[in-house]
Amino acid sequence: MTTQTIEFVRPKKPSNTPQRWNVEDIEALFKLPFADLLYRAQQIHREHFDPNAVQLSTLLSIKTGGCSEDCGYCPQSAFHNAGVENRKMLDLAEVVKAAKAAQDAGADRFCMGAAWREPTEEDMAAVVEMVKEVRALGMETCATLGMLNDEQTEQLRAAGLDYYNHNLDTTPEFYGNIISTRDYQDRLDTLERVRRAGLHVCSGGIVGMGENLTQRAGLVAQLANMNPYPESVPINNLVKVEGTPLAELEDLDPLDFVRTIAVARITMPTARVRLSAGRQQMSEAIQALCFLAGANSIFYGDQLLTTGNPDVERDRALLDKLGMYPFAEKH
Ligand code: SAM
Ligand code: DTB
Ligand code: SF4
Repeated sequence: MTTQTIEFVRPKKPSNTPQRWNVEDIEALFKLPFADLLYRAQQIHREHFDPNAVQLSTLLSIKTGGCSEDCGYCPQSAFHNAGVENRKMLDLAEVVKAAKAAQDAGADRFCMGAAWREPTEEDMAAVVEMVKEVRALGMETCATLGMLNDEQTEQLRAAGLDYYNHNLDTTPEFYGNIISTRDYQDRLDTLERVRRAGLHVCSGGIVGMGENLTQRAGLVAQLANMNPYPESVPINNLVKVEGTPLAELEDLDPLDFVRTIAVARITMPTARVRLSAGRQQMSEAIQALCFLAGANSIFYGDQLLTTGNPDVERDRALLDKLGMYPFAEKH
């Protein structure tokens, strides 16, 4: 029975100014027969992107561990004992070296992440230099530093930062189960400041944290209803790290992860939907389904922030096997 699909065919929008989605409509997308959902997502994907091109973004943790927030999933929180060694901020030279290596390996975006609730003035001065130097290499720059005020977003804009990553992580109704040290509204406020400063927004979330389907749909609704919605949408599968409160959760059914990618693609047609954390634990077949569902970006390089990611050779081999190629090499 495939007639359900018809209800969800929506008029093509020229840009990422979205229509409003309600949670029920998004939940209904999640419940479509798998093939109908993927077909719809693939159609939308092909309207807006080369379906075989994938964007490669390399992460670097510029400041690791000892974070004052209590995010239940995160090995870097000082509230948990995940065995992450606290390290002071990397030097400019170390960051530039890592960015050059990432560029040589074929990455086109370099994302600098820090385990901060928010950066201090001193932190900002160092990050601004990093952004300038990485940009000078000809790479797209991204940073994820926690909450920002207006002055800080302006500093990053002036330094030439292209994207700012700040995730909503989950739906407002489930958020309190995961984080207590800052509010959902704090996240929305930071994203609003980032947008107002003229930076591109990278915002997504994590699935597999014990949320139910309505709550998963609620996360997608929050993202898709931003006006405009984020240019980059990382969908992370929870990486369960021993010592964090979420370590013992049951695994999400991998097909439900694929569905989340498809629903993100349908509701945010022009966004780069990133198949993000959790790839190391995922089979190649599931990754291939994620690409079919409309994922067109990955984290590239053998390390995320503190946990592992498939190595470059393995990813290149997978892309070759699928007849896919890095976006930057073809466009
Ligand atoms: N401290 C900053 C913040 O929270 O905004 C920036 C770095 S923080 C590690 C960036 C994002 O990584 C989080 O918002 C979360 O979505 C993701 N993340 C952290 N730990 C994760 C895990 N174990 N599994 C999946 N995603 C995770
Ligand atoms: C995002 O959405 N995922 C990345 C990035 N943005 C900063 C981080 C994933 C972290 C996974 C756990 C770790 O390696 O510490
Ligand atoms: Fe800190 Fe970010 Fe980890 Fe939360 S997700 S504990 S803010 S590093």
